[in-house]
Amino acid sequence: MTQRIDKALIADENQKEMAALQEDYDALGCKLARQDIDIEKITAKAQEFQIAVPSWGTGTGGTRFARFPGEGEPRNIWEKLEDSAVINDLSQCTERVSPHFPWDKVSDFSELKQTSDSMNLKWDSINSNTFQDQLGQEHSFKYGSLSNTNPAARDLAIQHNLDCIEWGKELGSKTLTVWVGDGSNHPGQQHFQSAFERYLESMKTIYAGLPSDWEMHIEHKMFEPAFYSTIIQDWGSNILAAMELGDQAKSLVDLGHHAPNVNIEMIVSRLIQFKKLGGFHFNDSKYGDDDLDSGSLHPYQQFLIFNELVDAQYRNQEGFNPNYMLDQSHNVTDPIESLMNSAASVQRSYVAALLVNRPQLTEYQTNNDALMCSNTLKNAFNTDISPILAMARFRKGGAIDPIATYRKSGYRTQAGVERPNSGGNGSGIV
Ligand code: RM4
Ligand code: MN
Ligand code: MN
Repeated sequence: MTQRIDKALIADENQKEMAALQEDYDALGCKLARQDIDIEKITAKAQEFQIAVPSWGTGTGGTRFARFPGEGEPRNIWEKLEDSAVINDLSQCTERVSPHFPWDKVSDFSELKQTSDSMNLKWDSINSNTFQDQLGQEHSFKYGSLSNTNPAARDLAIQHNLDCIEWGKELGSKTLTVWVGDGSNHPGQQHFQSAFERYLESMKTIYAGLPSDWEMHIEHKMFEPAFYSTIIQDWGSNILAAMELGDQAKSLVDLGHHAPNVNIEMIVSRLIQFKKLGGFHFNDSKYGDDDLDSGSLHPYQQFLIFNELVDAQYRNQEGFNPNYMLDQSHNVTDPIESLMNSAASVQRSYVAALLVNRPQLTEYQTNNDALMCSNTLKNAFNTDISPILAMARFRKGGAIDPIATYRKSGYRTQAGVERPNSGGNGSGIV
């Protein structure tokens, strides 16, 4: 097993940073006090913030063309857990890991649970995978899974999702996330309505197998692997399916699954309004499902999404309890570094959204003062809340500077020795 980051190293590194952090924190505290904001209340909220890490994000991703394996990348779920533990030890806001089955399937789930417990990690949403065939699979998903024209293929896909629920129960998860690659590549290839009917029928069978305290999250995606139409193409099809299924079915928003320039924050608001916001897959994108690091391109969009989320929290919106998760693919960076950076970036958006003066914004909105509405949001967004994030990590035993501390630890080099390259350099999304 790869050695975790030594607590003494975290303490040593923090020691070097502490004086400067305290100065910056105090200065920010004064600035916020002038706006009647108590920095301690905001830091307490930052400490409560949690975002799950995708198990598949700890490995090096690839594209349709190739994959360049990273040094010491995890070869199985046990090693993915080790990396996730490192991320959480340093970041202190990622105590949950979201598994993907059958990629992460093991023969003994109680052993897996014991291992995660020993690392202070919990399990997030279970992601089912019916977008590829497994070795020796009797009926192919080449032409779809839950919406396949072949009932036997549909049954296989349904059964896999029901299995996912069983495995999830053993891990203590409470959510099943369903994303399917079903769709078509040619106009006319598929009868839109019949295909959606088949999908809904399959989903109803899965929904019937959902424990009463679970949720099912439906994830829409505009294209890929189907390039002409997908069965759950957009949030419209998504919410329709969720409404058709029942209260335990909700919609999941993956930021990269929309056309460029789509107003995602408004989609979020609509889903909140109708109690259908299940959760998020955070990432950033320039062209499509790029799965880039959260906040690396559109930090303002990410902030505007959190503006809606914090607004719902502020108004005690009924049925509001979305799940936050990262869904990224890291091709050219160390995935551990990208995931730590991304978790902090999403946390940053949340904290900045807490600074919005909401009574003031409502007043400006009522008076149609568009410029001051915008400035109210920008004022919060432009406040550098870095000291709050660093202090929140420090107070929870994490690193003031997670990347620097991680690099200092030599964890990746050591992983490289203990996890020789598997030679898997074929193409593939993850
Ligand atoms: C998809 C989608 C799903 C994820 C797979 C790996 O594009 O985002 O959430 O499970 O990729
Ligand atoms: Mn996703
Ligand atoms: Mn995706």
